[in-house]
Amino acid sequence: MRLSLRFSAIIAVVGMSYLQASAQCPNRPSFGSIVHDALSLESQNGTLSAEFLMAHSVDAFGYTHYCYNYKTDKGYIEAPTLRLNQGDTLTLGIKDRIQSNDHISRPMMHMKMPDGPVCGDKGTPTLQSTNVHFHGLNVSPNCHQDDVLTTLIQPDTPGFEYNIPIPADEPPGLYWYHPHVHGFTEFQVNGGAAGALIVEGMDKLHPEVKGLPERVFTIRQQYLVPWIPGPYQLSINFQVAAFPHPLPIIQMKPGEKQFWRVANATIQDFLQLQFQVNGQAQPLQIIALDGYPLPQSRMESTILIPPASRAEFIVQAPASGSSAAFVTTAYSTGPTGNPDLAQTLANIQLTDNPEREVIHRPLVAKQATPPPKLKFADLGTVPATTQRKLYFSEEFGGTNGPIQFYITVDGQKQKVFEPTEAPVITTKVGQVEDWTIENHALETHAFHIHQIHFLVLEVDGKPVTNQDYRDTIEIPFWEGPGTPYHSVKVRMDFRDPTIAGTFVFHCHILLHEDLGMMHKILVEP
Ligand SMILES: [Cu+2]
Repeated sequence: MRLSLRFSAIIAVVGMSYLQASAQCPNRPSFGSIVHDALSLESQNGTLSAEFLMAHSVDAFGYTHYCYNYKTDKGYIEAPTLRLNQGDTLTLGIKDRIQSNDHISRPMMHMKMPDGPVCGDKGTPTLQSTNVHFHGLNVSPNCHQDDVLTTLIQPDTPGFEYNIPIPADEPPGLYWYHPHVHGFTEFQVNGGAAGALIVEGMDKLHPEVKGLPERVFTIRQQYLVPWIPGPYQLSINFQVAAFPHPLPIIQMKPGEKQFWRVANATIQDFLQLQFQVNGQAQPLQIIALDGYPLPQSRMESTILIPPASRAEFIVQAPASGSSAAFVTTAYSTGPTGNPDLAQTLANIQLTDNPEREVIHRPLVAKQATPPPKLKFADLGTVPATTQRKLYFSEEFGGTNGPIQFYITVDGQKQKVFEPTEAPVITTKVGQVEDWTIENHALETHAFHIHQIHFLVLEVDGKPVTNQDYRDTIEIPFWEGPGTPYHSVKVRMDFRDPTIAGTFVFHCHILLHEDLGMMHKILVEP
């Protein structure tokens, strides 16, 4: 897999874009309109059952959309928010309806499936194939659950059903779902195939959010041509936030507190979120990160979330007469990274009569239950059984040569991910491991592991002030000869037999993952 091969494939896709007038995906909101939350689908009697059709179309500006279509009595809408309680079951049917007569139907990259049994449809993975990763959920990596290695859903087949028990001790919080077919993930997420998933119960752990209007904001990013930056474009709940177009509008009552749940569903952007009033960043009360409630909320005026991370926080609108905006500030990803530009995501409109129907009902615990026990909660006091070191690196193949992206277990040979490869790490249920992950590249990377949250112990060799549970974390770029590598030390918890099996860890800059900055880990039962 080389960039040149991807490039010709992409040109074929884009060249075709203008000829395909089909509109399989719903229209997206117009510039400068009021930001609405996605439709919420809530579990009933312990089960949430839904069916999505994965579709694809090209808009009037030539952007390729991929969408999780959900049928309502008013027509199809895309990417609903899935809401479940601890202990519920998610039954999600996926039908791949990416049109087979599209030009992109032929395989563009020669991807393979791993040896051994496959889950779902047979055949070669292509840009038309899909599957779903439930990012952050601490669930099984096996077939019909959160398996991305062997699950393939092919176009125009009867479809595939996920059946996922949400653990009784799953942390309440914001998760998200997106496709994860190796080699094609960035294309589909770039097109918008991503949605929020919420495990309810945050108000039981954080009574501060009780009664507050709740907003769910999914920040996506769309390039005209995946992996070539530009035009730089972030969107908030599918409404494009791109100057000089009119900006998205978030309505709040003057002085009102709201509970915001923000998912970074971009393909590569490190968001540095701020809520600015008259140009000044305001304190935000952080309640949870990556879907894991903080033991105590804390105040920060800037929240950095790498691609795939989530932040949940309380924000207070200013008094009337002030101007306020929800922004992301500029973030450098290093000499070989793409710059993440400052951008206003939405202007705040202060009004005594907001369109309340766009806001989810205030959080109220259904019954007075004690705060739920949380997975991993004692991890800070459990000694590690194994220490490991891993590192990110990049290699340049000379002028116009391919850039190779690696994540390597220290002592092993650098290699790009192959679906047929053996796991590079084997461990056992019951183990608790400390991993130090360094970045040897001149570009910031975002480390993510499937199936578990990890506890952040150290950054650059120093104990952190706040030991947060995360599923994705940034590791800043190497500043060059004479400077140390940046690193994080995290504690991995493999005690729960639920997560036994083979799964992956990778960089969540999705181009990097598609190009092989990923490997498998086997947790033996
Ligand atoms: Cu990366």
